[in-house]
Amino acid sequence: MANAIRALAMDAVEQAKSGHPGLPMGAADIATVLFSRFLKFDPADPAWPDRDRFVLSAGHGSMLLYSLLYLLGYPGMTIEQIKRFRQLGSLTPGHPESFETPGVETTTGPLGQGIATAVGMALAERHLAAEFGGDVVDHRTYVLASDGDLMEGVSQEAIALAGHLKLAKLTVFHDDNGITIDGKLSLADNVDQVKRFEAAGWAAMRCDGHDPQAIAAAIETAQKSDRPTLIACRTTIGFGAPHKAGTEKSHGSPLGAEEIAGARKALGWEYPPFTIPADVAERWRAAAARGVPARQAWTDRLGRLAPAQREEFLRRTKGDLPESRLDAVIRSFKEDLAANPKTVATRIASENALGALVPALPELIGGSADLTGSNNTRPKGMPALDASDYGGRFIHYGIREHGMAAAMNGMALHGGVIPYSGTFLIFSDYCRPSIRLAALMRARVIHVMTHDSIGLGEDGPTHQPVEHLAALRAIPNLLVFRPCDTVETIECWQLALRARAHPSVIALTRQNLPQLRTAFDADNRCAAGAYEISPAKGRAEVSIFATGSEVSLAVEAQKLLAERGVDARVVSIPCFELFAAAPAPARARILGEAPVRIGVEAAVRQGWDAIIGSDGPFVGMSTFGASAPYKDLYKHFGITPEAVAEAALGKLGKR
Ligand SMILES: Cc1ncc(C[n+]2csc(CCOP(=O)(O)OP(=O)(O)O)c2C)c(N)n1
Repeated sequence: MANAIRALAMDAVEQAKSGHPGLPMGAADIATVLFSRFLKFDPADPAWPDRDRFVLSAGHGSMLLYSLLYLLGYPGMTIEQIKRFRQLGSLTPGHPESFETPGVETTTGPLGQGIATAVGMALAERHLAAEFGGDVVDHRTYVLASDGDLMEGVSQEAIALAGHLKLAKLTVFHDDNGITIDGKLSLADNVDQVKRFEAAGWAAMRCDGHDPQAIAAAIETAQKSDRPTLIACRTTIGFGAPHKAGTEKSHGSPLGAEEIAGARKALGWEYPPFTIPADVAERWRAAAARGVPARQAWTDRLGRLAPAQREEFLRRTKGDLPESRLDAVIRSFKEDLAANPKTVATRIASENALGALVPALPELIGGSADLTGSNNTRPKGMPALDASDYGGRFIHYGIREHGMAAAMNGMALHGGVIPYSGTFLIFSDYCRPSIRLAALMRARVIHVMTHDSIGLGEDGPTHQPVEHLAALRAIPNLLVFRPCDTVETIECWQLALRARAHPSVIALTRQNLPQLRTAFDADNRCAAGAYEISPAKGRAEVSIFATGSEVSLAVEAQKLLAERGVDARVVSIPCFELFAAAPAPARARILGEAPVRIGVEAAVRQGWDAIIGSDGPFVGMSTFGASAPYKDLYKHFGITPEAVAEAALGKLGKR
């Protein structure tokens, strides 16, 4: 059965003239034991909520996964797909991509992400089991991680978090082959992984990764553990290849016809390329059939849940929001703001919004990377989620932004929960690879990122984001929100929650901002991405476009211009991406016809030309910030109502 994987991997890579045969050939025995004897799944329903998760963290070994999905009969995974490995539009892209291929749990390729994502999957399982009971939520998460996965820094954040949270149903196989691209692992690394994992609170053991009995015994031990388990499996990369096995030559290129012929001989595999003999195919199909009664029994148990709880479970796993409840909460929140306007920082506005949203949406799981009091992500009464209470809803991620963001991806992919987090916007750099993957995977994760400009003040340039809004806006499919007041803040929250196929960043201030939207408006005005927040009295000569904390500044500039006899309008742009996606006539209406367009944002100009044109004046940052009280900084860097008014007058030739 393992040789079937090896043969498919080397043949597919050969046909594609690119790919990685070494890992699938080396890890075939581990995968065979896991999938044929332990893993709970049913190819007839790849999205079955109570399936075990398998994460191929070393995504370059994708042919391992595709071979398994083919041999197990996953929908659409035909031999034609295997033959079209790495070709446009196939179900078999170079690295495994969730949303492309049924049976692929998460997109992997950037090493370290898979293992860190799996931690979130295992955590979501524990949480949902606490909420809905072990009858309907009782599954395990398995990871195959390579040397590269374990060398990447994010793996340290992930394993420390998993050990701390005692995620006993998480099992990591280390494909301990001692080989990387450059050659022997010892060129660059001597870490004893077993000791390392043990130090992080894991159970850890070594085994021969080519001995099915030893692998099975290790899995059985892991299943009984009260801690997450590492199984370091000693393997030979490219197992079976007569000359290239055990060397980097089998890692990432086709083996070549001669070597493949030699491997066929060594493995006793006498069948032509892409051909699986009937008896082997039959055994794999039998392995797949194991899941049928398990899924049926689960369906029966689900049927025995109280109807309301069953409905709730199904709603949650589908990812539907309780729309009418959510709308009612937001409406009453906005009515209250209209009656009692609030001058607060948007991070406080967000905390207030969460105070309303968290009780209404049980799927919200919050957290912060050790900045809970600064990010305001834990509304009053939200219980902690930890090893003593998986039913809690707020995670202390520790100072682990990257591990946090990856775990959030895992939670979102697992389903049943919507994770949101907190850190400073500046540290989006520390978790950017996971945010990018969330965008690629269409995962609904919500990052609350506070202290969003020089407006944070005294902490200085190390903490003041300047290029981060532009850098985040550059990621396709990511929504970057920057609300200007307390009303926009809850509207942005609503949009982030509704964005089923998008991750979001909500950038929030440390400093207080006036409430600009004082009249009640049932509509979510932020939904268009941009809107006129302060119209001109008559025919506008100037359009001032601003985001977040600079919108109130733009409104001040509008007044200064009025004193000089210049009619201006102010447009708030809480979300560039939604604005870019708006229909052309709506966009044209919002951009308006005023001859002068000015942009104001306490950040770099990059990305603004699409709104103000390449010759439109921009009032913002072009250098790093500085350490001082924030009002001094706004003056120092020339981000003031006066500067905006002057720029407009200059452009109009009225200075
Ligand atoms: C973050 C990241 N850096 C670099 C790479 C490129 N890369 C792909 S595989 C690999 C290392 C291969 O060694 P190992 O992880 O031991 O895999 P094996 O050789 O056993 O297949 C590297 C550097 C990557 N995929 N992700």
